[in-house]
Amino acid sequence: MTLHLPDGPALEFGAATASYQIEGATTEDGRGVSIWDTFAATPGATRDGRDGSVACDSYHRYAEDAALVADLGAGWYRFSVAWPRIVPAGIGAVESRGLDYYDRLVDALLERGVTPTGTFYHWDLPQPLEDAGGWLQRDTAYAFADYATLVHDRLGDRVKVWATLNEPWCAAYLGYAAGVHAPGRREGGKAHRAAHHLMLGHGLVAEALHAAGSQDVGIVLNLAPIWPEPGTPELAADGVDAVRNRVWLDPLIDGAYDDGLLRVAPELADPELVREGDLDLIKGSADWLGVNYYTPVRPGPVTPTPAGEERHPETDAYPGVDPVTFHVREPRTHIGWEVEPAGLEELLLETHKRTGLPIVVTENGAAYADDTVEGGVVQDADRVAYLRSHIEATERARDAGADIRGYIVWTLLDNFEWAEGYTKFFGIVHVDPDTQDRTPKASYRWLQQRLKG
Ligand code: PNW
Repeated sequence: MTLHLPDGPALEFGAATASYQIEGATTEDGRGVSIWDTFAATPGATRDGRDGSVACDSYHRYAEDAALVADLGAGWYRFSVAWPRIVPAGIGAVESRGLDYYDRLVDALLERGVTPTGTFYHWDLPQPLEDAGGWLQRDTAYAFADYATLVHDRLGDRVKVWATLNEPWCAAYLGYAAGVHAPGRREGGKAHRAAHHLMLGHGLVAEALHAAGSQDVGIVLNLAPIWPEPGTPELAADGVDAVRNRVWLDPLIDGAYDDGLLRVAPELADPELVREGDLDLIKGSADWLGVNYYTPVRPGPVTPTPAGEERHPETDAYPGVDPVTFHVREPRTHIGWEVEPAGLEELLLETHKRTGLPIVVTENGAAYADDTVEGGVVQDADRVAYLRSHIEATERARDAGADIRGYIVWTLLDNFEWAEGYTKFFGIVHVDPDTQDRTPKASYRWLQQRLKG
């Protein structure tokens, strides 16, 4: 049983952010270098060549952010802790000024009646650990557990609900196979090793926090409904599902990697990688599950390009999987992702059936470019429609019996959108790129109306 996850008659609402996307101040108060500092500084890595060194300046404006969440009427704020602020070299010396920052943030939220929920890893790995091999190294999982434990020691008296990892699929496969996220490596099947080490890190953190008395340790996954197009070879679709969904859920629920997964990821059958006891540690380690959802995944058969080539770069993020094309139907958001609320409803029902765990929708939201300012308010009718339809989908899944505790919108602020830089914005609050001034959008007002009546 979890102790602090909400379990009232209605969904608990919240807003989410992540450290590197909003904080800025990347050289302040002893913060070490992260893989995203390094990656974003690489020519061509982000669409506009920009990085998170200023972002929303939340390192200094956190109290204003906390007030925005409180005014929204949201019960929850989901934030992440930047590992290089706490342990600048990844292992060893602790930077107390980094811990002090999260202390201030947490107190600012609690003073305003907002419950903070923390994530230990939203992709900002300390660069020295990457230089030693990053998530391809087993030691990184142990370093992660040491860091997370000391954050919990400091904040655990006030922050009760924790997630270990955010979207390990992105960290492993976009980072180490497709190379479109930090650290920007294209190592093919070695990314499966990163996946296992991330899950080992999760298991070690859960073990440590449970030993310290926590009963609310979760993990946030970007699971997806897999909807194959007609003619897709069954094995190819199964491989996509294996890498996107099962590589995380199977060890968590069954304590095993299944045969279909081992077919595409033979690396996971290596006893040097998956050591005795690893899967026992991971099995049953999550008290709750965070599900991030934006769009369904539609693998389709490979059709030869006019040149007769069959190169489909999306499959780089699915190493070992037979080539497929990824289809995207209309309508789409500005980032090109299909809008399909039925995907969320199906995903929540399936995930409930598969795991039985309490679920929180830890991210859902949309990038749109057509925000206009009218009467001092940023009008973002498309985002309102997206949020409304997906909240309704969440409620339908809940009414049908899925154990869903909350819905957290991605994201509070227009911020650094990873490889997209500052060209795609998911915020319900506009942030002026020059002054960092915050202005609530119509979507914020709409949600506020719903939450405050
Ligand atoms: C998630 N993809 O990222 C993250 O958790 C957020 O930090 C991010 O801002 C949000 O979704 C919107 O993108 C993803 O390319 C980034 O498949 C990229 C992908 C998926 C998730």
